[in-house]
Amino acid sequence: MSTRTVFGACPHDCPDTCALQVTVENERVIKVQGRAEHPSTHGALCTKVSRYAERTYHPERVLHPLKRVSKKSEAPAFVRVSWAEALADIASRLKAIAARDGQRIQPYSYAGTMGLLQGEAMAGRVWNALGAARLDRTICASAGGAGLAMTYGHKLGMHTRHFAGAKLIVIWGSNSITSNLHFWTYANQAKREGAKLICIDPRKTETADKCHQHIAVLPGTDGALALGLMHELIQHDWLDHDYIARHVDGWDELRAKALAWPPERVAEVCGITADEVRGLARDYGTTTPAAIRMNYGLQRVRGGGNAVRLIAMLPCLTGAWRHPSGGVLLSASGWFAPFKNPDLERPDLLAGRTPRMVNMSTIGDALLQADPPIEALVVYNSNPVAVAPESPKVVKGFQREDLFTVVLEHFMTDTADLADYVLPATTQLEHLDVHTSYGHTDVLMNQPAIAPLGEAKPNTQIFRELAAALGLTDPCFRETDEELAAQAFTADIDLGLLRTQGWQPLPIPEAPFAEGGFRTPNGRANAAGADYVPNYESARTAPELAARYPLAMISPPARNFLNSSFVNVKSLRDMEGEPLIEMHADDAAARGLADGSLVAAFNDRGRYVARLKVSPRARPGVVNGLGVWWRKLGPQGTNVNEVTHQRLTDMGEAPAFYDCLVQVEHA
Ligand SMILES: Nc1nc2c(c(=O)[nH]1)N[C@H]1C(S)=C(S)[C@@H](COP(=O)(O)OP(=O)(O)OC[C@H]3O[C@@H](n4cnc5c(=O)[nH]c(N)nc54)[C@H](O)[C@@H]3O)O[C@H]1N2
Ligand SMILES: Nc1nc2c(c(=O)[nH]1)N[C@H]1C(S)=C(S)[C@@H](COP(=O)(O)OP(=O)(O)OC[C@H]3O[C@@H](n4cnc5c(=O)[nH]c(N)nc54)[C@H](O)[C@@H]3O)O[C@H]1N2
Ligand code: SF4
Ligand SMILES: [Mo]
Repeated sequence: MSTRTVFGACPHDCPDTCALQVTVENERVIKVQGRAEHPSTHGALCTKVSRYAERTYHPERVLHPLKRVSKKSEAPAFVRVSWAEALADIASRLKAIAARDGQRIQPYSYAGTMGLLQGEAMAGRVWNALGAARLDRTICASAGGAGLAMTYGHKLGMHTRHFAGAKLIVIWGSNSITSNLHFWTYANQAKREGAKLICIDPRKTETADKCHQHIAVLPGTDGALALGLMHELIQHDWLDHDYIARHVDGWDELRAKALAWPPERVAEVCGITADEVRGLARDYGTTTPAAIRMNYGLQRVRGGGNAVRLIAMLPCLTGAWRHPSGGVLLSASGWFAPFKNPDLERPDLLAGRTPRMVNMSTIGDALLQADPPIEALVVYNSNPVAVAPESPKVVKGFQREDLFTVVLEHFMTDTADLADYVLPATTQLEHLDVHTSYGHTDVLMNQPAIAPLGEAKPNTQIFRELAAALGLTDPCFRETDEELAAQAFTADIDLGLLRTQGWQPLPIPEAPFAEGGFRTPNGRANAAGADYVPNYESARTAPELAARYPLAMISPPARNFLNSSFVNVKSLRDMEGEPLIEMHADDAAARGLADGSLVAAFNDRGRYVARLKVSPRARPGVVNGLGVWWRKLGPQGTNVNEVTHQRLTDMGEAPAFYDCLVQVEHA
């Protein structure tokens, strides 16, 4: 019997980017564990990825190229074809389109794997050579990212590990136990050492349960709450005037705005009490060090970018940044920027062309209305039919008979079901990759543990072979994954160390903004222009709509899924049960709805049927449709995106998934 251990990295779209230790016995993976030596992983993985082998060896893995033989509007039917046949046909279709107008070819990808190689390294080269349309990758974080960049100059924040030393931790728009487990470990350590933990979230999450206090704001009102906190910081003079004078621009303007937000006004807008505002301000203004863990939950509303801007100003006003355990973390991804090779995807292959940019978050409208039309769509590392907003339009777009769709996947997802070709991709256990993170600041390498299953190939290899079939001759299309890895970073990253140790930390100061030094042009944090922007859909901003659809619906992640990944892993799906809509007892009683019954959440866009869970996790006026289920596994073949819309956020052109009014009735 031969046993070996291989070092890897978790590929999923999660801030933790854990270091993996994979045990292989007789060429089969028998265990996936967290590496004990890696500081933030400290030997623990979430339940999902502990079962990664179950995903790789899943009996429903797509292991051969498949070609569609049914109409797009009919039940999906595919036949097995050879790689040669599939690639020749795909190349000839794409070539014919490119000969007329390359930008009618639309790549669509996101963070199914966060690896730099299996992401865009080779794919991006093919798109650049063809002059294909570009994709604005906005679906997750671009509102908050834009807000943070406008305020600090880049997506930068405090070290996750330093939360352990904070005396106050505000967990704002994050269900950390679900979505950021390794941050939670540090927060819990701080809690044991006497820190106070406060959770700000419309939903009473597992994380809220474990905090000292939960403030259940209405969705999309965080900007108003931040202004209210500033009001109190000013009134009580809990301000660090020296820090503000030296490191903040635009404070006079913001100060004037904040003074218009006394606690009573904030309370009314946020659906909380004035005492909650005052108490939070007192805790924040008088505790040192105070740390804020913001997460992306709060920026999936119209005013998401501005909300992030306002919250990011708080540690600048109190001078919390002076301490390593003070400040705020939304994303750490900007720390990696100076270490990445900006030419990995070979932008020179565009040869001066600037193809159109299509926003992934409005793919429904783009497929139905873009002019010139999208003629071909190549999807990898994403499941847009399930995850993009307003699925009735997304589905209609994907069902166009004149659209040629290729999907690189592990499984027959809702998106793969609507493909012309499905190409089998390898999982993280079967390919090489290199990773950055948006939670910590280590670079990681993932070594392949086993050979590809069946006829699966890494995305890089599929795009390499597609390039050859397209007749693309630049030598860059023949570079191996090892060669791509060697080009991914600047010389500061030591590939040898990544191979032997598995990770390399970036040199980031312990208290990065203790002396200012933000990445804005003048080094000062920028408050100018930040303001509260209310939701598109709320009783205040759309009273006529709210009269028909009085409930705000949010659709945060389920603990045992990662976006729509893992929904088909039975042991995990069994833990989640079935698609649920959580509702407060008062709202259920007002509608005569019984716990456990099938209900429909609906609005003018669509109708989503799920099981009702009457639960204290929902606050009055807000229902929680936990996501993101596969449509085809829902009771009526839909998921929560049936009711979300395609209107974009104030900054970053992102979707406003959690800015959504519905009514709920018996199904
Ligand atoms: N298990 C698991 N882990 C995940 C994911 C997953 O699907 N499952 N998703 C991954 C991805 S893609 C990302 S982007 C990250 C971060 O993913 P996020 O989507 O930020 O996930 P959460 O940490 O669950 O934070 C969302 C929280 O914000 C709350 N929320 C909703 N609207 C508002 C609001 O208006 N204001 C406030 N204050 N709170 C609001 C929700 O109730 C929820 O508890 O997590 C990653 N980790
Ligand atoms: N209503 C609602 N909708 C949401 C959200 C929400 O909170 N509410 N969250 C949004 C957020 S934050 C995000 S980030 C998006 C995420 O949306 P997506 O990026 O689409 O994420 P997943 O749904 O996990 O789909 C990733 C797919 O990539 C595939 N994949 C993984 N690794 C590989 C690989 O190596 N090669 C290939 N070819 N495929 C691979 C997986 O099998 C999976 O089907 O969803 C968004 N949608
Ligand atoms: S999904 Fe997140 S917590 Fe789970 S193993 Fe991957 S990086 Fe770690
Ligand atoms: Mo995300």
